[in-house]
Amino acid sequence: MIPTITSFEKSPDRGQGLARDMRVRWAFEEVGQQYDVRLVSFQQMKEPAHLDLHPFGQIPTYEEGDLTLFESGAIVLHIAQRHAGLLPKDANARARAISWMFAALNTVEPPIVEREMGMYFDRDKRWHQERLAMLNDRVRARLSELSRRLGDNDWLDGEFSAGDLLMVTVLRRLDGSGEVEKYPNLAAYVARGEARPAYQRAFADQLAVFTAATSKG
Ligand code: GTB
Repeated sequence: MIPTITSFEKSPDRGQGLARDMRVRWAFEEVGQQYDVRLVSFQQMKEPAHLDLHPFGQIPTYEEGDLTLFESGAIVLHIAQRHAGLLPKDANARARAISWMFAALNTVEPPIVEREMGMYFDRDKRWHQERLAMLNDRVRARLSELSRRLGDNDWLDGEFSAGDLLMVTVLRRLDGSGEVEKYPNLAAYVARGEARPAYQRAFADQLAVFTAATSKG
């Protein structure tokens, strides 16, 4: 049975692969699993049919037979556990790769998202600049720590894993900020992820959705 995921009908990032369906698409491509995509509008995400799948009315979701999942990290973990290619076979290495998945989502992504939200929603507040400085410091602290740990390695712990897949998508949310580029090894790490054929296919597929939606008007 081919799984179905949900994705934005018209992504606010204009198809730059920053929405969280990108990480799920990339995981499917890495393991060679076909999938279908159901596009949803912002309105549909808040309607009962979608809320049955996702309690918070968001994308992505995953449906396969009688299994429904939400949370991009849980979906990527499910794919990685069901197919070879995203988690090492050795039990300890597998556990470490899963630690990196959590690190990407629980330790590195939150300050990045907080900074992004601050920039979008608090621009007109009198305390914006002061808070932004604090949010930038938090992001920079995580990048510096991650850069130190990555060092000269290609990936975070041995072979490419679901931990790298999530970390690269998280770091991509800083695209355009110039922050990742301050750490040449992190910039090269993101570029290595983006150069993977599976990433390229996933990116092209989600961009095609945006291009089609834009040409319809
Ligand atoms: N923790 C959840 C997960 O990992 O799956 C978070 C899911 C989530 O934030 N989904 C967002 C969503 O559905 C899309 S990805 N938002 C609609 C809503 O909450 O009503 C976040 C996102 C959106 C847009 C951009 N962008 O345009 O750059 C980047 C990231």
